[in-house]
Parts: sequence; structure tokens; C-alpha cells
Amino acid sequence: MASRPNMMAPICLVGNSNGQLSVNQEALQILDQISQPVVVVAIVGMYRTGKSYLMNQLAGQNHGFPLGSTVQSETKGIWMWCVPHPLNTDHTLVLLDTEGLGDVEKGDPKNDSWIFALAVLLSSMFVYNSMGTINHQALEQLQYVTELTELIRAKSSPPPDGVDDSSEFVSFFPDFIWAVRDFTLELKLNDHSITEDEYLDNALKLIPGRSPKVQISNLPRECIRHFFPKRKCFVFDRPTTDKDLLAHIETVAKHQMDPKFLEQTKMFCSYIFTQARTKTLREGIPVTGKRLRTLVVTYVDTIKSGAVPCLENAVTALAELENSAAVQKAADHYTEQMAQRVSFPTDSLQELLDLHAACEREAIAIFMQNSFKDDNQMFQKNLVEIIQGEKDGFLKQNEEASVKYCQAKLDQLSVALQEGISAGMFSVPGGHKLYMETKKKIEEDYFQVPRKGVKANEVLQSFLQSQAPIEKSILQADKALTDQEKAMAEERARKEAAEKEQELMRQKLQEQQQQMEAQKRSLEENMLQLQEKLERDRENYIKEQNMMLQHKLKVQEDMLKDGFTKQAEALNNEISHLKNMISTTENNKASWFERILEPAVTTITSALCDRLVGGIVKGVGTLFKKKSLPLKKL
Ligand SMILES: Nc1nc2c(ncn2[C@@H]2O[C@H](COP(=O)(O)OP(=O)(O)OP(=O)(O)O)[C@@H](O)[C@H]2O)c(=O)[nH]1
Ligand SMILES: [Mg+2]
Repeated sequence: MASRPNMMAPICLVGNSNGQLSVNQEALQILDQISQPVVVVAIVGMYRTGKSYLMNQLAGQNHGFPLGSTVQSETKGIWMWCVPHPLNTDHTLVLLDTEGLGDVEKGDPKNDSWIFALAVLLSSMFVYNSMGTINHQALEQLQYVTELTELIRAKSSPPPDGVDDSSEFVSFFPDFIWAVRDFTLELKLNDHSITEDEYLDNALKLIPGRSPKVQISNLPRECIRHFFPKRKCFVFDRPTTDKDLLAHIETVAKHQMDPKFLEQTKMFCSYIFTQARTKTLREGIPVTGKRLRTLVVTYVDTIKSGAVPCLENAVTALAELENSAAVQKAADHYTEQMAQRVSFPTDSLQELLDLHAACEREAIAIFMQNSFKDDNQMFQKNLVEIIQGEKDGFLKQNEEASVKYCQAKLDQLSVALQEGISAGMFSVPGGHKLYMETKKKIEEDYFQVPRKGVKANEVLQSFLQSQAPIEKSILQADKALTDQEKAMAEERARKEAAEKEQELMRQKLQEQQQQMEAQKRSLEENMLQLQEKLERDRENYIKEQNMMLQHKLKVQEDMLKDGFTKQAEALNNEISHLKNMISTTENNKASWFERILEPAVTTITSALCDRLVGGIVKGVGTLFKKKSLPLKKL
């Protein structure tokens, strides 16, 4: 399967006609083929502001997303173009161009807000495009950002302690770029030159005052500050002053354009190529093309059903799909590797069990790599059950192969004996001695045969048992032996048979012991790899919480600096909640693991024990008691 797309042109991803959003299946199929992680750049803004043109520049093309040369809006819905990432060859760059907002000709503008929200949810870099300057009017047009609290949910259930759901937005929102087109002002503030970012920061400063009007004006400013982890500003000169050329910019040669505009566009593209992050869900879970497909479908379906898209629900839906695929992939690996590496019959049961352990370890690693949010280890349990079933199959095949091989060898080695019996060779005085010697030779030769497998003794034993009546009659008929000698010989034969029986029992017991040890090893391996994964999850969780905390502290600091004490204080609750979460997670490492590992031991043990046959291991659970598990030191 191709992991890189080869899209010559963009395609509609989410259609928007007659007030209805719809997902384009063809675009989904393209995403489905992308197994690479994606960097997703979405552009949003008022209609006819050069959005599609800028996105084409990111694709390194003049043509692609169609541009309109009239005042009528061109792009409808959300269009997608997947191109190889220019710097990061193992990533795919997904460009999302959106329908212009605020088109008065549009019959029903209600989907504007949804398109805005979808662009936020799907991207890792969100470009807001506007014309002229970042003034009051431009910010007013950004009312969509204030609606996000109504259009997106982070959690399926409300967070505790009266903390707002939107307080978590920053953990999964994209970075924010404001692209100001046809910028004609000088970047100066109080006679000092300022950077583009300072220009944006200044525009986002809250307006003093508490009147409703002021509060409304401040809301988009606050939302941008609170929701987006990073923000950046790029200003662009007008590409050319020639109106005719402007109307057909995609066909205009570079030397006819303002070099400043070209330089600004280059800087913009280079920033995106170097700074735009891999799209992630929460806690660092990377989004691939395939996952993006599921997200698009889940979000659009939710919107169409009249509900509000929720990140947590989307992650759960994704996890269900991916975790079953991860189980399948891991189980397939186990079966393939076992089949490839085993040569039946193995010399001993232990040899097969060691091979099983090695393949199982790899399979668990594959599962851990490809799964996430496996609540209650339900998928891991499923994998354990499948592997156990497969293992039983390999054990059986191994036994059958051993029986077949041993049987064939014995048949071969006992030809002379069988012929001798048929020819009456042993029905003469001294025949018993001769018979015993021939039989002994068979046993010695059989012993020399290498790699007979697990059933070697059992097959020999049943051969010998089948010989017992013949041996007895040869003994009785042998006229060279006295009655006493015959009785002694019979006694010897009985003893030997009993010893062999004992030996077989010992072997069986040892094998049962080895099977139990193998189950214990399975449990340990499962728990070890689960614990390692939980450790990574925990680190990612702490990292995410810290990132949120740092962001909020910075927002608070900026507000205090600008004299907005009340607004800064309003963040105290969120900040202390985050600090609490972080310190609880950091200080109670043991309980963080125990909470998951304790029930996991029971779950995995039950999956292992269910497979154990014949009551071999009643009470095997005691072997697995958590205290005896060499779990990594917490
Ligand atoms: N003034 C100006 N015009 C531009 C710029 N970039 C592109 N254009 C022209 O503006 C018109 C619209 O460009 P598009 O890229 O289609 O704009 P859009 O924002 O995608 O438009 P919609 O899809 O309708 O929302 C075209 O005629 C372009 O040639 C720019 O930076 N400044
Ligand atoms: Mg467009």
C-alpha cells in the first residue's frame, strides 16, 4: 500500500451545498492510503481574500486550488490537497482550503461556523487570512472563534471543579497564524519599529472597560489568546498594483510581481514547512492520513446528527477501530513468525515454548506500538486469547509431527524384528535371548535418532507395550530356559515396563511445569510491556498538562502586565486545577500504575488460564499473584 499520495490536484473533502455538509468518499479513500503522519495546514477567512492562492504556494504550484477572478466566492466546502512534505520525507503535508466566510450571496451562512470549527479540529496549523490591517473590524469578523466553545467539546463529560471544558482546548488546538494580505501600513508603534508578531500581540491586547460592548470586542481577543498554543503573524504586500494582473495572478510571471510579496510568501512557506507540527490528538497521539480520515467522518457525522463534535469521543471511536487492527496485526505477526521459525518436530517442548515466547514478545510490541487508549486492556486480552489459541495449535502440530516421525523411524528400525517373528526365528531354544538382543538394538538405534520430538518416549513405550504379548510367548516357548529363569525374565520385563511408565510420567509432569512457566512468562511479558507503555503515556500526559499550565501562566502574565487583574485572576482556578493534576500524577507514580496494572493482571491471567487444558493448572492463578510478578521498580 502506498504511504505517499500522488495527488496532481486538490479534491473536495467536505462538500457544502444546500446547507448540508457531506464527506467526499473519493477524498476519504486518498486519506485511507496515507499511513504516514500528517502535518495539516488549514486556511480560513473572509471570501475573496487570496486564500486559495496562498495554499497553492504551499504546494509549490501556481495552479491547484481554483482561484476566482470575480467577486463571487470560488471555493465551496473544504478542499484537500495531500503533497509530500518538502522537508520531512516521512510526513505528508495536507493542505485544507476552505470556503470563504461571510459571503452575503450565500443563501444560508450557518455552515460558516462549522467550516471554521472543522478547520480548527482537523489542522495542526490554522491560518486566518484577512485583508488590510488587523483592526477592530477584522477582529469583529473573527466572531467565529468565539463560537468555538459552543461548537467543539474536549471531553464527553464536563470537567470537575467548575473548570470550563474549553480550558482544555489548548491541548489539542492547532497553532495560529494570522496572514494579513495587502498590508499597506508601516510596522511601527509609537515611532518604534515592531515585528509582525508584536503587531498581532498589540492588536490582541484587551480593551479596558467593562461595558457589554467592550466585553464583546474583547472576546475574540481572549479566545485567540486562550485557545491556541502558539500564534504568529505574517503581513503581505499587494502582489502587484496592476489590477488586471491581480485578477489572474496564477498566470503572472514572478518578475512581474512585487519582490517584497514574493519574499514574504517565501518566509511564510518556510515557516510552515519548518514549524508546523505533526497533527496530534491528545497526549501526543500522532494522526496519520488514515486517522485523519476517521476524524473527518466522525466530526462531520456528529455535526450532521445535530450534536457537537467532541475530541474525546473521536479518540474513542478511533481507538476502537485501530485497536482491533492492532490486535490483528500483532496476531498475524505471531502466527507468521512461528510458522517461519519453527521446524517440526522440535527437539523438546521447551524449544517450542522458547520460540513462542520470542514471537509473542514481538507481537505484544507490535500491539503496543499500534494501539492506544485500550481501556481495561480489553484488546490486549483479546490478543492474549488469540495467541494462546494459536500456540495450542502449534503444540498440537508439534506433537503430531513427532508421533509421525517416531512411528516411521520405529517401523523402519523394527523391520528385521517383525520379519524374524513372522519367520519363527525366535521360536527356537535360545530364541528369547536373541529376541531381547534384537529389541535392545532397536531401542539403541532409536535412541541415536536425533530430533524425535516431544512424543519420542511415548511412541517407543507404546511400541514396547505392543511387543509385550509376543515377548511373553517367546519366553514361555523357549526350551533353553528353566522355569526359574523364565520367572526372573518376566519379573525383569515387568520392572522395566514400570520404570518406563514412571519415566513417562516424569516427563509429562516436567512438561506441565514448563507450560505453567510459559504462561507465567506470558503474563510477565504482557505486564512488562503494558507498564512501559503506561510509563510513556504518563510522561506524555504530564508533558501535555505542563504545556497547558505554561500556556495559561503566560496568558495570565500578559494580562497582569497589561493591567487586567480581574481577567488574570479568573485563570487562577484553571491554573490551580492543572497544578494539582500534575503534582498528583508526578507524586503518586505507584498509584497511577496500580490503578491500571492491578486489574490488568487479573484480566490477562484470566485470558491465559482459560486456555489451560485438563485442569493442569488449577490454582495457577496463585503463581501469578501480583506479588510474585517481577514488575519493574516503580
Ligand atoms: N489584492 C489581492 N488579490 C489577490 C491576492 N492573492 C490572490 N489575489 C486575487 O484575488 C482573487 C481571489 O483569490 P483566491 O485565492 O481565489 O481567494 P479566496 O480567498 O480563495 O476566495 P474564495 O475561495 O472565494 O473565498 C484572485 O483574483 C486572485 O488573483 C492578494 O494577496 N491580494
Ligand atoms: Mg478559495
